[in-house]
Amino acid sequence: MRKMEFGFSVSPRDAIFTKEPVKSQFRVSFFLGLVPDVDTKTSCIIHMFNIILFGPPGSGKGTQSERLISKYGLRHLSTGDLLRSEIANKTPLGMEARNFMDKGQLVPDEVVIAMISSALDAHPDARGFLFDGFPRTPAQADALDRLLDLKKAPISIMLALEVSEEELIKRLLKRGETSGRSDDTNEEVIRARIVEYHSKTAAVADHYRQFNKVALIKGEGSIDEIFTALCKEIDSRM
Ligand code: B4P
Repeated sequence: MRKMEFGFSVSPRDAIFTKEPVKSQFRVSFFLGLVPDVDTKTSCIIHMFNIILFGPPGSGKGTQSERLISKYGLRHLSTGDLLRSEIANKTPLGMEARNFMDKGQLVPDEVVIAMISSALDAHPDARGFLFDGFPRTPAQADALDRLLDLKKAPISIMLALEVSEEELIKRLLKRGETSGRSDDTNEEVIRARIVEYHSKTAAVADHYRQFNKVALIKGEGSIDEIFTALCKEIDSRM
């Protein structure tokens, strides 16, 4: 299993900027706390906008993510895609993850948290992130909040797609006909993923609800209609 790496610092350009020109910013050091850092060059404003796209398996997170990142210029972080890439490259992490994914179970928290931590580090210039399929447990949500605290760029909104169970199963079985994804071809595995969602993942929405960050979106209808509803919520919070 990969070791978690939490020791990193955030450069001044990643910090949240206000709408006013600023003379100084803060450099964030994980071990030392906030360190004043003078940066007289920056007078323009960047506001990081971080979105969680949430919902049960097959609710359309991957489908809508592609459109959202292109419209809003966000960096797409999909733990499902990252895990599938590890599997395709036959890495030890991928081999370990596959055992869980093939059974419809969640991959252990420490594995996905370490992956997201590295992915955040790899994109220090991002204007914002779209988290697709992450966090999927309250422990993952806590870890994400801590990582984003370091960037002074908390989650702006959680968009939660709502889709009936019959529709989820229908969509995933259909995708399984062509995707080659082993977790999409067997109805028993699909049902196990939905059970995992209700028992471990649904509570993540409660975590963000307490900060009034959750917007429920009807995830049935045409892809265009759902995209329009998602954009409306985002635009209202930008
Ligand atoms: P993911 O890759 O995250 O994917 P998903 O939940 O299966 O589906 P998604 O909601 O993205 O569906 P999509 O848009 O593609 O997870 C796979 C596995 O990885 C998990 O089971 C778990 O084992 C592991 N994993 C991932 N992240 C993890 C984490 N953080 N912690 C632990 N384990 C983790 O849509 C599905 C289908 O519906 C597509 O075919 C699409 O074309 C269709 N569709 C979409 N919108 C539609 C619409 N409006 N109408 C009709 N069809 C639609």
